[in-house]
Amino acid sequence: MDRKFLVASQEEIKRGGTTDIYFIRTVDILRKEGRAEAHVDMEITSGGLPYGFTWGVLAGTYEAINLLEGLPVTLRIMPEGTIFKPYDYNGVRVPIGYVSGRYIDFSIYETPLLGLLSQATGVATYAAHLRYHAWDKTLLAFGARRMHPAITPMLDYAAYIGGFDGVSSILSAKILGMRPMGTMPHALIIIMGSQEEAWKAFDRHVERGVPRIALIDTFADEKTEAIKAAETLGERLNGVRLDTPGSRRGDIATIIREVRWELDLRGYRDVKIFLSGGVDIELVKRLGDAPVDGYGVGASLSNARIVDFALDIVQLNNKPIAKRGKFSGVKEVYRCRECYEYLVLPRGNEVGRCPRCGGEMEEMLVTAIEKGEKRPGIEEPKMVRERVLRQLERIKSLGWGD
Ligand code: PCP
Repeated sequence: MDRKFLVASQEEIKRGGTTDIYFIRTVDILRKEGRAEAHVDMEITSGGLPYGFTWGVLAGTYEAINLLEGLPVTLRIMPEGTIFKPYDYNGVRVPIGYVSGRYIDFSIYETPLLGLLSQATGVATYAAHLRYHAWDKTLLAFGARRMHPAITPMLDYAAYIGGFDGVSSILSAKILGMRPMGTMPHALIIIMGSQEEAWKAFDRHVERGVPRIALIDTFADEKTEAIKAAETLGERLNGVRLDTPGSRRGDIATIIREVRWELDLRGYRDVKIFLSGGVDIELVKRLGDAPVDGYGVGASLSNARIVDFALDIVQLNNKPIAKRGKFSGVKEVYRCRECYEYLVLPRGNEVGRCPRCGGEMEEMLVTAIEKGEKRPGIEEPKMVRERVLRQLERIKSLGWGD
């Protein structure tokens, strides 16, 4: 094979190199059949959300814009980090975006476009649902080890804008402009010969600004190791991490309460408790009132199920047309500023007040590319994350749940 790692280069992605063969054949046929000028409006919608979720967080538009930039197309799309629903108040699919132009100019990009949106939106959505249930906790993305390293930056970016506080991968942290966040592996403790020697060595050699979080499940019971860590590092101990193996996990909520009790009893009230290993939304919900201060989440986040977006023609040469199962015609997409209900209307229809609460409706699609030119307005990840958190605050106040 012509490459060490089985990944597409940025150049190969940019030129549509990963596309499905039938798009190449279709463009060739249309050209030879004199249909090269066919102008289409294509609509991006999702058929639903995984895990029974009722709302999602759109992600991947940053890369989608970079993919299509320079092509003679117009892209109207919801901003990165928008909380969306797959269906509106009337049960109409909610378009998250439109690509318009000559079909042959962009058809081969359907494959990478949907791939960029589907996976990132799946991860950002899962991250946001974790944040929804772990509102005041620290959430760290530990999932770099669970997926192909080529997409580590995308996974961690999606987790971060979905509401996570930090990421453990050094490259992802560099791209996000932040310090990587992590603790210590069991290997350090095993090779140093004891927990205490490992914790002291960590404290001796790791730069000052890095929190001293002792891993406390290597050889002995978490309660025993937590007390030992506190007595070993004293005031310099910031936290303890339980990464309890499944064979010992039992009632992890009670184990966490025991650790909290024993630390507090000995005056270590400021030592935080973190949990990692098999953390997912169900566990976070179950631990709702347990005294856990933060989670390190790996597999459930990196492996979050995709949101399966589709791209469908809804207008051909400005005439409405669509395949069965899709509604023809370009539409306007509105969201209520108060209750976040969606309303989808044929373009040109007047929008009134929110059909659910009477609030003011806000237009959700913005022009990101106009005839190939990228429009200004791409936000930094930090800004996107803050906007996601503001929207999450709103839907929490509305009691949306998952
Ligand atoms: C894992 C490692 C990851 C955690 C668990 C994510 O522990 O600490 O950060 O787990 P998850 O994918 O199930 O959410 P180990 O595999 O024991 O690795 P290490 O000893 O290096 O911490």
